[in-house]
Amino acid sequence: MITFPNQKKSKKALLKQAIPKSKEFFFLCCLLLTLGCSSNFDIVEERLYFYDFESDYTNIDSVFVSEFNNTRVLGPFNNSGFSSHWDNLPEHQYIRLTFNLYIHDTWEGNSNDSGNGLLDHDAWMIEFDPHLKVKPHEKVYFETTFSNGPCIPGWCFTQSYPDEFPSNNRARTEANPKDFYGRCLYEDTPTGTSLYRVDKIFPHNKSSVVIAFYDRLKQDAPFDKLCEESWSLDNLTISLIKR
Ligand SMILES: [Ca+2]
Ligand SMILES: [Ca+2]
Repeated sequence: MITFPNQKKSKKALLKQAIPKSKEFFFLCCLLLTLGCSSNFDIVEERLYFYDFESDYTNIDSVFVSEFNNTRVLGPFNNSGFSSHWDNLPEHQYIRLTFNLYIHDTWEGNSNDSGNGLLDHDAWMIEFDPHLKVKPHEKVYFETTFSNGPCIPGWCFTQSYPDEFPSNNRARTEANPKDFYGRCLYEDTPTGTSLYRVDKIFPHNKSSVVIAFYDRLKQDAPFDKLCEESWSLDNLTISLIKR
């Protein structure tokens, strides 16, 4: 059991990490209100599982493993992904996810500029319990976009991350300062892969959960899809938060 060592810092972190979606925002407001009114309030964070994806793929569906940055990662994925499923969870009100997300090659972020007038962003999603039939406003998910594209004044392939789609942020906003070579199409480009340390908290209180990570990448160029753009994921920690 882990208790946040710094209550003040934890509140700030919660505010920054939480998902500004209306349905989640309600839960977040309740949490922050309670935090602000209680001087002896304990938030307990318990690690459910940590994956480094070197050899242990417990409760992972669709295991697809490769090597990148001298470590094993899940992926690469293009118009696919994976999920982690858990039953018999102890009491909790939130689930926290932290992981390294590698964005490989030509991601265009909010728009692929295909000129067809259609929504054609490079979407990346986390979705909770996608198998459950619930009303749209009850669905817990986070949809965003990433961009490895150029970003100069007047010509920028913007991305939504760290916010939800649609939001306008510069390409590579909040990416790790150190870039990596691309995985395939940009394998000779030292900035061809960007790395994000994602840290998000979602409202969840059921005793079982399926957490899905997937994309809906859009492409016009006549390259192999997995070579043109893809993503992979490593060092995933799933934690339960109880208040
Ligand atoms: Ca690894
Ligand atoms: Ca694209």
